[in-house]
Amino acid sequence: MNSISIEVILGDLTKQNTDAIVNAANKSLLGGGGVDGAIHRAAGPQLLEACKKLNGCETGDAKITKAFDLPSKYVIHAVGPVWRGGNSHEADLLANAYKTSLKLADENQCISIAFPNISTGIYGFPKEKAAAVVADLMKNLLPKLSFVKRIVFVCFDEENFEIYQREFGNE
Ligand code: AR6
Repeated sequence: MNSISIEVILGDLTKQNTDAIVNAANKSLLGGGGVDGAIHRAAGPQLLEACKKLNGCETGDAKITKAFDLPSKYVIHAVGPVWRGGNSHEADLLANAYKTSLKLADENQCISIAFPNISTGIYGFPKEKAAAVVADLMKNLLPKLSFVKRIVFVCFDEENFEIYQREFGNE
């Protein structure tokens, strides 16, 4: 059986020692505010140098770098959609950002990966809707992973924490 554990925690993504952490980045991949800013500060200036070589990233896609001074091995820079009211493929693009991140983690033989609540901060994606997209995706995707055995959803605000606890339980 392919058993994968899903954990939901309230905390700081930059403190996670999972093999990979996922960044909620923008298309430039050159840093920003929110969790992106926190990741770049904690990883140190080498992360920006590595990101400059990636030539940006499309919305719904993701790219991987080393994690430098962070406790994890890799940062997967995922670009979620800006919320524009729900009729601009936001749900599909968000699902794709999570899916590509998990695929990259698996290809790089990561056993554990930690996600922030992509797009639910500065990009304004409604939190309940975003969590439902993620929960739906997990059901379909988990059986297809080979290496990933532990997925941690790191919530930074109480509201997302409560929503994720409801969606995923807290085993
Ligand atoms: N650990 C975990 N989660 C965090 C942390 C942290 N240290 N800091 C914030 N969050 P956001 P977005 C949560 O705004 O909506 C940047 O400027 C936050 O509470 O970081 O995808 C990028 O460069 C929220 O739940 O990302 C882009 O331009 C979640 O992380 C833009 O923001 C995502 O919020 C991306 O916007």
